Amino acid sequence: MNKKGFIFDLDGVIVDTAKYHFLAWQRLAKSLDIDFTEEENEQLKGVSREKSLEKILTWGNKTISETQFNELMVKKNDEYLSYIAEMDSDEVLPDVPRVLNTLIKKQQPVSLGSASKNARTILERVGLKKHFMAIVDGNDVSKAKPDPEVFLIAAEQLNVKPENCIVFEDSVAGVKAANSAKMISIGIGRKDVLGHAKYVFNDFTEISDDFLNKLINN
Ligand code: B16
Ligand code: MG
Repeated sequence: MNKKGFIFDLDGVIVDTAKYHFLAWQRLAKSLDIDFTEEENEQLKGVSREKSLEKILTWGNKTISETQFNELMVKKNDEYLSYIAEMDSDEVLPDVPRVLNTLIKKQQPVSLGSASKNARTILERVGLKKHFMAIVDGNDVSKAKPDPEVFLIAAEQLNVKPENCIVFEDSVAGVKAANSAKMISIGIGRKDVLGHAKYVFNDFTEISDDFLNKLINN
């Protein structure tokens, strides 16, 4: 049987935590008198906590001390943690369990490839941790997306060559990372934002078992 490596991003692909990141960043930015749009928020998706704060400060033309920077990162994460503490399996995005189960039934190696340092907590909360053969997250990488490191480590852990891996991503940075890892990138979201992905779907309800079979057998 053919074996491909299937790598899932977390925020915005498996669960809609992107909205919680947005809320927490927006609140923090407001406290600094910085406003940013939903369009600008696209640039924060898939990007590490540290890089996200750097971007927000640049948009607001603000310079702060290192101590303040670290305090703000903690503040943002505390608010984010308060949102995810309320999460349960209802927040898994439509058809994600079907796709995961189909791949597992077909004995395809499945990994997580997320920039989030909270990834394991979230997977546990929504009851999906056991589905993953490998979990690579923000604690395991030194270079954030769009660097391909997170996906290359996932491929290595699955013992599958990068060119035989398929990545599901909702972010501009993540699709770039998958492409530079020479993996097949599948954008989950808007075509006008994720046009650089090999395929784009609005969500997993549009991904048929037939399409998954083609990915496995190609
Ligand atoms: P944390 P993903 C990314 O997760 C998010 O898209 C991004 O908005 C966030 O800043 C980053 O994780 C770091 O998250 O603050 O929880 O460590 O989309 O790569 O699963
Ligand atoms: Mg994401």
